[in-house]
Amino acid sequence: MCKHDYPLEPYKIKSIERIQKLSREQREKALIISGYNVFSIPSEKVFIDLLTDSGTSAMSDSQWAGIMTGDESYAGSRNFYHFKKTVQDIFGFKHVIPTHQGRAAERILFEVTTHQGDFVPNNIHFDTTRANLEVRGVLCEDLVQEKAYDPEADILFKGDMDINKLEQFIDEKRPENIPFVMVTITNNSGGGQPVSMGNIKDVSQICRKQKIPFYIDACRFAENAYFIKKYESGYSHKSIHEIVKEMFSYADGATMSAKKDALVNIGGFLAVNDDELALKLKNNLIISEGFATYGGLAGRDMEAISRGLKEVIEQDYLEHRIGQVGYLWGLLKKAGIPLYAPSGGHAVYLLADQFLPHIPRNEYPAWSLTIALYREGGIRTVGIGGMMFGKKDSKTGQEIFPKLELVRLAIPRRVYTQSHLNFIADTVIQTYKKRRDIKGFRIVYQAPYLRHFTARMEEINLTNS
Ligand code: P61
Repeated sequence: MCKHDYPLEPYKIKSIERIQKLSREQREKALIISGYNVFSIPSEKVFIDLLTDSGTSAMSDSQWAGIMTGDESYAGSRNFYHFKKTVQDIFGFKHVIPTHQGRAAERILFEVTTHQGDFVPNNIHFDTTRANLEVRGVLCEDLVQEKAYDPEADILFKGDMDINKLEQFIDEKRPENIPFVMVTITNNSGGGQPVSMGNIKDVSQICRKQKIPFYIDACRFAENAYFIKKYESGYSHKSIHEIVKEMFSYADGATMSAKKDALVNIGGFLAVNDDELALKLKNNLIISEGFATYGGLAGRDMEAISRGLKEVIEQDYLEHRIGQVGYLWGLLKKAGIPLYAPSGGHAVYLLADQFLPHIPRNEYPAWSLTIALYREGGIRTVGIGGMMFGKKDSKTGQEIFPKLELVRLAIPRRVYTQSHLNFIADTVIQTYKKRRDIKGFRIVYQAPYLRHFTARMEEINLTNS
């Protein structure tokens, strides 16, 4: 690391995609047309796209070659068998059910295992997990350790669940009303922070004692394993593969969005050990996603996932990947930008409420900051805060906001270079210098679930407030 800012790319670039920065006026026009919602801006009008690390990875030559070996038979595609074997080898689960993406895996699992009035704890439920449970009348509880809500607490494994809180919760709600416990690795809604092996083991022990199934939301499993290898005692000599195997040996199953740590543009899966449950899940899958040997995927997609899963657990890939995120985090920290600490797995998270202390929570500071970053440099990010998780209190009608108001700069895998990262840092720093001119927003339209995707917003000027 002495001569370089972060570990070198263990790959070279064979194919490129043209990007260009629009003029300030063009960006302003795009914002107006979008209803001030970055999800509604065409990607060609975005210069650097940090909206998500989901489905945005650059695939390898081996993955592209795999695409050409796609067996598109309706039943029993050879790519399914490769996919199944790969998932079994890496994660250790018996049954593997392909789905078109992570939320389909969630929906199928939740439809089969939950009932109205059940309770499901997680470290922090990601928004699709929460939405897929709440739509069924399930009550979601976030039981991450309290320190996760202190953005400046620079501690390791901030994604860990609070074990005392979990025990109390099970005691209070009773095990029979808790269809399963879930842990999200890494904790996407809490700074992309990893969960330690010790914590996974503790959660598992409690669940086994209480006979409650334990599932892992595995989207960023390899990044989580890298942190365990680097920072948890007893793991430095183990391979990422061994660590992954151990992590999942404590769970009864996993939901996975392959769009993250399988390095592909589409796909997901559900994996479980229980034979009876697997049968029910497959029956549900067939109603909406497709036959059990393809889910919602083409044979070629399953091939790309199998190859991606093997690439993502390579040590040098992960060193570079986590190093890139840490590099951007370090540039911003040095410039005094308020950041969620420490640097996490897949993204840098800005503390929007500290960045824009003059904007009250009911004017959505994270939203304002996403608009300001697009205005300044054509950079697209996502707010993970009040617009994503805010809720009306059924008694008072007042909006209740989540504890964290973050803007996530998600880094797509194998996509951007060091000069892109430098440009991103410069844009954030410039925006910070102009922060006092940034205004709040009010909602003009919102959908009942996952409202941030389609909301239309209005900027609050003194003249229209
Ligand atoms: C993301 F703005 N994440 O982080 P699917 N669990 C977890 C995820 O991170 C996740 C899913 C399940 C996305 C995409 C995204 O409001 C948003 O394959 C920990 O996307 O269905 C997805 O996996 C679901 C971005 C999702 C959003 C919802 O960017």
